[in-house]
Amino acid sequence: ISLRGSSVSSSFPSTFLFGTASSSYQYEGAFLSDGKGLSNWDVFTHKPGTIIDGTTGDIAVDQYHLYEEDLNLMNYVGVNSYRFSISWARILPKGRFGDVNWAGIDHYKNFIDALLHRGIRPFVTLTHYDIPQELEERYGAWLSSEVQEDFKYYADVCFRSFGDRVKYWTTFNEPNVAVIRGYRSGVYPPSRCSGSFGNCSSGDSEREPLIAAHNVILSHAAAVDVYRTKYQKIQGGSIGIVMNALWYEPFSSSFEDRLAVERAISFYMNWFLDPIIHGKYPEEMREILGLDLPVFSRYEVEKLKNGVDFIGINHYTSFYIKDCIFSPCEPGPGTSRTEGFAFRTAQKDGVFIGQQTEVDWLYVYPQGMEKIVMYIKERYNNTPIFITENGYGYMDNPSSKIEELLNDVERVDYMRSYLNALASTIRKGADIRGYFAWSLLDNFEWTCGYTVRFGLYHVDYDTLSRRPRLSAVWYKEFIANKLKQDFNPQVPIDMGFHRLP
Ligand code: GBH
Repeated sequence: ISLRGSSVSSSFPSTFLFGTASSSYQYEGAFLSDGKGLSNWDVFTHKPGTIIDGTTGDIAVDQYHLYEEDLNLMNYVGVNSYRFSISWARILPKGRFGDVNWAGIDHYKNFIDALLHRGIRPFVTLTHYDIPQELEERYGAWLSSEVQEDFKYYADVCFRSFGDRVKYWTTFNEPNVAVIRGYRSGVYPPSRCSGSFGNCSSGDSEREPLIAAHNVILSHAAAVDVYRTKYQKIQGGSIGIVMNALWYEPFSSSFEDRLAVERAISFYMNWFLDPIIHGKYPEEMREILGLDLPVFSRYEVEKLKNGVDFIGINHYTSFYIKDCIFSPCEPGPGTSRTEGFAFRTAQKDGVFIGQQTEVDWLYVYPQGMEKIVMYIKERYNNTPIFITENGYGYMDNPSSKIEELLNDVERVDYMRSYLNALASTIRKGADIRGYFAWSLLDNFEWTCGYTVRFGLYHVDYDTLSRRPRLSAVWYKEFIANKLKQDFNPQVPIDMGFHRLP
């Protein structure tokens, strides 16, 4: 049952998952169909001024209705897995305070059956940022310990309804991003922040992210407990959590900057993974945050022992980190106490850490993939890892000709170099179980609306028609070649460009 222990060399071709990733709010649309309740993102995007192009995910790419077509695309690319999330508000429109929406259950049952029918394994996230708005209104969602009861109930419904067919579960997508943006900078719902962090009327950027994270961690533990005690033995699946993981290089080789790199990683990623895997918050966080950091009761520490079967990592890019404890910094990204006094920048002496892209936070630094994976392997005792997202974005450019829009050579270069770096970690003994490209289709990119395009397929938002980019064809060739090869960790894998048909 547990994924732990079996060796990487055994069966790369048959068990390695190659897929694409997506999420309910970014893909489904159908925001009021068949009894779905309102989510926090439905409410947020309908407020003027929240999304840069004024759009919403009301329709998105309408995968709710068009999934048969998307399954054809997946079969064309040849993926053996699809990562998607369930919309909590579609299953439980009022959380645990109302009925189960059977039409929502039916929808996902049909979708999952259709995936399996085509030999594509579902890799399911319970929460990818979107939650029933009801939970916000009743008790302030992640700020209240009540949310643990709701998440546990929701997870139970999902395991019971879909667990006979779903063998890969993750509780949360990037809870670090969700709580930082929801409660520190306030740019995601519930838009809470204070002080120099953002521009909100209510909230406490110093403390609320810590409280929200604490409730996320305990909600995760509660869901894993339900899975372990009621379902895992019978259903035989596995369960994990997905973190956004950046890699950081020290700004200089000084001891201070190298310590600051450790703090940056701890205050961003280990913040959640340490409690879940080691039962306590990272040392650096306890030292710096003191009494502001919530504590786990003895009973809670027991629950945390359920841990995870695997770690999911969304990795896209890397930054430099400069220490702000020994030599104080001007206020800027990462410099606050709640971020570990570690200034984050993409530039050193006017040179970027890697090739710049059209997306302001994305730099091409494939070494970061290798380094973050090896870091996680060491810190978490070789827990199996899935790369649950990795991808390259372009800014929407309505004046470009379609041929240009489909010729995403930079994305192909990016994917090739990051997959190469990943292969190198496997040769060094990292237990990598799968890779999911973000994303199959262009989709709703949160506060950037439809202005940023991450798809292997281009979406025309007037007609919703999907067209393959070069990267779709390249990934198809890549997968076809990998899945044919017997994997031998001693022999370097040829991750070179495969000539297009
Ligand atoms: C993922 O994270 C999401 O899971 C997915 O839904 C989304 O569509 C995809 O990436 C592509 O963006 O500039 O300091 O904030 C998205 C959120 C954005 C969080 C970039 C980390 C980089 C560091 N990520 N951000 S910073």
